[in-house]
Amino acid sequence: MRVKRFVANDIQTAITKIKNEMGNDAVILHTRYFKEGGILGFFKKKYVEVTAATEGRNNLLQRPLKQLYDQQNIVPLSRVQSQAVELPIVSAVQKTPDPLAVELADMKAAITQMSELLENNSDTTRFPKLGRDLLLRLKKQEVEEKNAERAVKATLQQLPPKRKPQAEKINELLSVNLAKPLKKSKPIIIKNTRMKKPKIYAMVGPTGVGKTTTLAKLASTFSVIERKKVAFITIDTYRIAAAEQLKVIGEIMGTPVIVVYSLAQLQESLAEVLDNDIIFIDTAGRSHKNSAQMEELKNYLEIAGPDEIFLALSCTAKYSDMLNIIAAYEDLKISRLIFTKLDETSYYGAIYNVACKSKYPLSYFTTGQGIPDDIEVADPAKLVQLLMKE
Ligand SMILES: Nc1nc2c(ncn2[C@@H]2O[C@H](COP(=O)(O)OP(=O)(O)O)[C@@H](O)[C@H]2O)c(=O)[nH]1
Ligand SMILES: [Mg+2]
Repeated sequence: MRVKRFVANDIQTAITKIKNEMGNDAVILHTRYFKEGGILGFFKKKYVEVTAATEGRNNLLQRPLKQLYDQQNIVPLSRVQSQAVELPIVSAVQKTPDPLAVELADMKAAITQMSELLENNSDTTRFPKLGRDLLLRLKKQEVEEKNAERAVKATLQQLPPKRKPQAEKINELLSVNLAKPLKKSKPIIIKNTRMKKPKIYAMVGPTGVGKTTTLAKLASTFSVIERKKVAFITIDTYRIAAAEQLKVIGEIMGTPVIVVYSLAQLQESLAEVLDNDIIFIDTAGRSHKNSAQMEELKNYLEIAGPDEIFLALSCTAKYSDMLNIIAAYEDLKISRLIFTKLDETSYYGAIYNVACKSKYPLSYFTTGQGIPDDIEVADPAKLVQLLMKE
């Protein structure tokens, strides 16, 4: 049997040395970490000492060998540093306990230790177990792979090395990293000082997403709670605006909703409501795939000249549909996004993906049919919180 002791900077290097010199059959008998060198006791360097053996496995005796190594360990390490020291061969006949099993267990432990070291390595491109778990969690929320990987990678790099991280710490870091690419929310802000002319906000988007309901929530919030003078105009060239719905909105605001059916009527109506603080303009749903309808809407919006155009997207739509809708409405010079019907989904990845990808800031989330309560400012922290829900 051959026994050798190897000293190296780390366990991987030691094992590579052992493999090169003693072959794949070599077994590890003993490992020990120690510090050496430095000046006046400072700046000591850490080394690992690994004792390995080959051949004669059957009768290998753990105890005498161990004693021998322990004696050897007393030898000043400067003599053995980075050089393998040949130890005398020991032979004996004692049989129990089965040393092979002990060796195998040791080797297994060393391999586990090595793979753990590799997993904790800062090279996270391969995503160790924790990273894979986090990615899976975000994938279940339908977060796009590239967004998820960016957040998870940053999280793994920020986690304290070696120590097993606590779930709380992981969640905290992941939340911060998910929030990073999100733009600040842009809700409507009306100054308290009297403005020369009213602020005009228009709402566009596919049919049934909740445009009218959302505008009703905003109109009633600003008129009833913020005490602003609010006018509500509906552009309804298709005569489909629900009379009952408009009547309710008018009653909440205390002023009737103006319905216009032509460009000229819009111009006239706008001139009549110039003494208000805010003018909300609702549009009837159109198919974004119908270019004639989109062109018509564009003409109306040009006359209205709104300060902001909100595009309403329903959270129940698919991510790829959302992207198509945004692209189709781009030409109308939309400036902000509203996500409706958050209460009807449990998957928030699509909103997150759009928020990351789109150049438009988010303004509001709507969370139910209630007017005016079911609306909130689209806070990025809230979105991250929804994504992190398990
Ligand atoms: N669950 C839920 N329903 C909503 C929400 N917003 C609007 N709705 C409902 O969606 C339906 C269509 O809304 P509406 O405002 O008429 O959509 P529009 O065609 O885009 O104007 C109505 O039944 C609304 O009550 C919301 O945030 N959550
Ligand atoms: Mg409507």
